Amino acid sequence: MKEYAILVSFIPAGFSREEHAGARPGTSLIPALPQKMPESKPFALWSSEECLRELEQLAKTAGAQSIGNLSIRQKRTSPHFYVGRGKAEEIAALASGSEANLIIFDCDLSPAQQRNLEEICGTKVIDRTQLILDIFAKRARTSEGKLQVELAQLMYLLPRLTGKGIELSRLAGGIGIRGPGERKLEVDRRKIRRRITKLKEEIKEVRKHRAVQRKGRQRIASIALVGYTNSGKSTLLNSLTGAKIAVGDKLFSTLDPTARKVKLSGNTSAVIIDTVGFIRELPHHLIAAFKATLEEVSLADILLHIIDANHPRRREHRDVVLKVVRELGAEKTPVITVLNKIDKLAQEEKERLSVEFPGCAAISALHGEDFEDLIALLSKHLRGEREKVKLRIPQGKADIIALLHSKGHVLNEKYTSREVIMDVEVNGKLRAAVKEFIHGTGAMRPL
Ligand SMILES: Nc1nc2c(ncn2[C@@H]2O[C@H](COP(=O)(O)OP(=O)(O)OP(=O)(O)O)[C@@H](O)[C@H]2O)c(=O)[nH]1
Ligand SMILES: [Mg+2]
Repeated sequence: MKEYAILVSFIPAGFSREEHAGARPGTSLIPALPQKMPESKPFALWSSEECLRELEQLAKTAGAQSIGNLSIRQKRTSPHFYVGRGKAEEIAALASGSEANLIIFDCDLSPAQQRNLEEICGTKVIDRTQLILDIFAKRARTSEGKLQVELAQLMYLLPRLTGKGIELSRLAGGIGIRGPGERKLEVDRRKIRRRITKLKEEIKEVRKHRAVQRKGRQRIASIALVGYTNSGKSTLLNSLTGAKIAVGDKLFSTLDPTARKVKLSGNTSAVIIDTVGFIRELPHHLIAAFKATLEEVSLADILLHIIDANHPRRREHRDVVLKVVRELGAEKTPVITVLNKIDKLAQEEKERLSVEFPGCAAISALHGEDFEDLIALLSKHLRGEREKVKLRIPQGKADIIALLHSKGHVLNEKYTSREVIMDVEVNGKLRAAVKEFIHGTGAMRPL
């Protein structure tokens, strides 16, 4: 059944009403950026038009055709409809006056909000999480990917299995209750619970298997590719190693991790791992379910962060990725930032990039251009070139002091009443692990 969707997005906080005056459906107003970046919510800087464009792309990837949209300024959310009653009625009127059989909200809805909205609109309502889960369900190829997606979907559906909402969805079928590989998802509570338990056990097994694989390649350094979806991670892995991973100008082309060996300069080799791309507000159900896959990220020696330099929101993409990296507990892993798709940039834009992202390698993964800098940077890093740093460590942090003694080369150590002041030679990994205590360096590497 073809799905015709109305998209409901929200005007991000951080924009004034004036900046959005005229942000009606169909207009392409992109307001100037506010000067200050809110740290915690980088996407708060996106214009409603950009949020809408991304939602449209997601809807299209899931197979829905967008036939209308609405951008709403939201001061606070209402427990009943998420939006105010007036807005809910407006959405309902928009739906009933069109052939829409699906409404997609660009936010997380509670089970009750979703149910109430379905009731008032008389049509299926899904939120951003359910939409992304659906795309993942369509994309999952390996048995591991399928297990993870199905678990995330069932965990999402379980609290929604009462009342009319799910009945409507069930009747309607389509986006939101499709399982991996077009299999229909179970909608019986008891059976779902049983299936969840089984899936968790199977994922545990997969995780064990993955740990054994990882052990097998332990002596070789691992580099995990991270980046916003569609930034060119798989293209880079293909160019560097001759792998044949499917790439495409769509969101979430890659779901399953792929590892390939690559030879770098000076007899250094490493394994490069490609994995799922990130997106703003990556559903936590997915992060939880994809822990096994994303473990490759948290356990890598280096993260190679690929940024689509041609994207107008490249900085916000970077911030979203770094936020997910933190959520995965990999914030201490060294990150090498790579600006990709520079073949699409004019000369002055390239110059602007070198100011915006100083010291980063800039490449074209597609055309295999300018890999030398990147390879040199990786090789240098993997050879573990050392750097002299000065650290001030509170005396209570015995674990950090012990770590520096075991993994670094301590040149000098002085105890004061509260702190230990140390001069230590560290490699990149150790440097990242102790970076909050560094108070001075020799030569800094551009990481
Ligand atoms: N012009 C240009 N296009 C590129 C470059 N690198 C990748 N692309 C294109 O960007 C699109 C996305 O590339 P992918 O390699 O699939 O991106 P990805 O980061 O793996 O995406 P996901 O797996 O969806 O997270 C494809 O259409 C590529 O052909 C580049 O250097 N230049
Ligand atoms: Mg990919």
